[in-house]
Amino acid sequence: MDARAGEVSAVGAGVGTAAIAGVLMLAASADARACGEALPPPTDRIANARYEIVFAARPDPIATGKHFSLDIAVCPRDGAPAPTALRVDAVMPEHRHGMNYRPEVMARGAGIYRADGLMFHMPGRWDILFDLVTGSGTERLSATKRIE
Ligand SMILES: [Cu+2]
Repeated sequence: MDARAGEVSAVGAGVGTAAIAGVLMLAASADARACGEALPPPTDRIANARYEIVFAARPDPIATGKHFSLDIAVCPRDGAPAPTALRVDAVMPEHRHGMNYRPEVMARGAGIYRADGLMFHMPGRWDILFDLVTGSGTERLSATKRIE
C-alpha cells in the first residue's frame, strides 16, 4: 500500500510540474504576442534584456530617397520601467553619416509611438537607432536594414 501511494504521488508531482511548465510557456508566448500586436504585419522585432521593440515601416519596403514613417511598440521586460520618451534616428555606419532629416516622434499612448519624416537617401546598410529615455539614462536599441 505504501509503495503504491508513493507511485501515485510521484505521478501527481510529474503532472503538476508539466502543468506549471505549460502555464509558463503560455505566459511567455502571450507576452511575445502582446508586444506590438496592435501593429499590422510585417513587423520587425529587436530586444535587449530590458526592452522589446516591435516596429513597422510605412510604407514597407522602404524606398531609397522617399520619406517613410515607423509605427513602434516599446515593451519593457522583467519589470523595467516604461521609458519617458523615445528618440529615433538612423545612420549608415559604413559611411559614417546619418540622415538629412530629423524624424519627429509622437507618443500615442500604451507604449505605441509614431516616427515621421525619416528618409534613407542612399542604398546600403542603415541602422535605425531607438533611444529609450528612462529615469536612469538612455538605452539604445538598433535595427539594421539593407536598402536596395
Ligand atoms: Cu551612405
